[in-house]
Amino acid sequence: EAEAGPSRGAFIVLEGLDRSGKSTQVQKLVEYLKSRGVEAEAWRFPDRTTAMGKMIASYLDSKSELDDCAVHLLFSANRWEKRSLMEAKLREGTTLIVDRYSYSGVAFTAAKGLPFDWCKAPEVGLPAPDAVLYLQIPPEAALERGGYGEERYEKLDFQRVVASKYEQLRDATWQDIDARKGPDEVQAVLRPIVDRMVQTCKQGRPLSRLWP
Ligand code: Z5A
Ligand code: MG
Repeated sequence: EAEAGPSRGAFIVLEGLDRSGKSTQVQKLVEYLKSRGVEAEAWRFPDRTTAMGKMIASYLDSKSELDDCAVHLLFSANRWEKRSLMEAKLREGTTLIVDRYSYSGVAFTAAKGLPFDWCKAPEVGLPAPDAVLYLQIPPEAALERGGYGEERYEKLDFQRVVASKYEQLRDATWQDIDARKGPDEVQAVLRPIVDRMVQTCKQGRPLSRLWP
């Protein structure tokens, strides 16, 4: 156990296949935390508002083509460009509930066949989340939810490979959450986990770096 550091906000990442319900749960968690007087913000990657984010958005919409390696580095750079703001928010006590992070970055590019270690390399040194909450759902069940199939990666066979790459990223901060239930039931599972981590970070859990 590392020595306690200064009080700070918690860094919580939600991951999972497409349509597993990440964005829905992120919004609900932030509303919940705020209603309890906890300073909290919803973040997401890719952050499509930056210059790099706009290139990524155009690629995802199939409005532009990019080399697989180049787009991987863009996704990673999009996290690096937010790093100092992320760290400042955490230091000032704001809890960040983040929709996708480096795990998506590695899983999606590795699913295209690029070497796993190559995919991880540009993420090394980024702030590591205190918890990765993996919304687990069979790709077939996700397919039945609204809006599937509009973007580049939203194909069943590809999602199956992505799921197998996510499996290889599990570490001590990782928790599987059954995401086949309704939104409120999933939320009820997430809240106590997040509440506990907010407390732990308030008491000075040291922020670590990828990959521990
Ligand atoms: N990508 C990458 O390659 N490299 C990277 O480094 C990063 C990302 C960060 C865009 O991501 C793509 O970028 C993504 C990975 C890649 N590729 N794909 N495919 P994105 O985060 O912008 O993707 P998105 O468009 O937001 O979709 P999503 O994240 O996959 O969906 P979601 O957030 O998991 O689900 P949702 O929006 O909350 O819900 C989806 C629908 O299901 C919606 O109609 C809800 O009302 C419904 N829903 C939600 N929860 C439930 C429950 N519990 N029951 C029933 N229905 C539900
Ligand atoms: Mg989403």
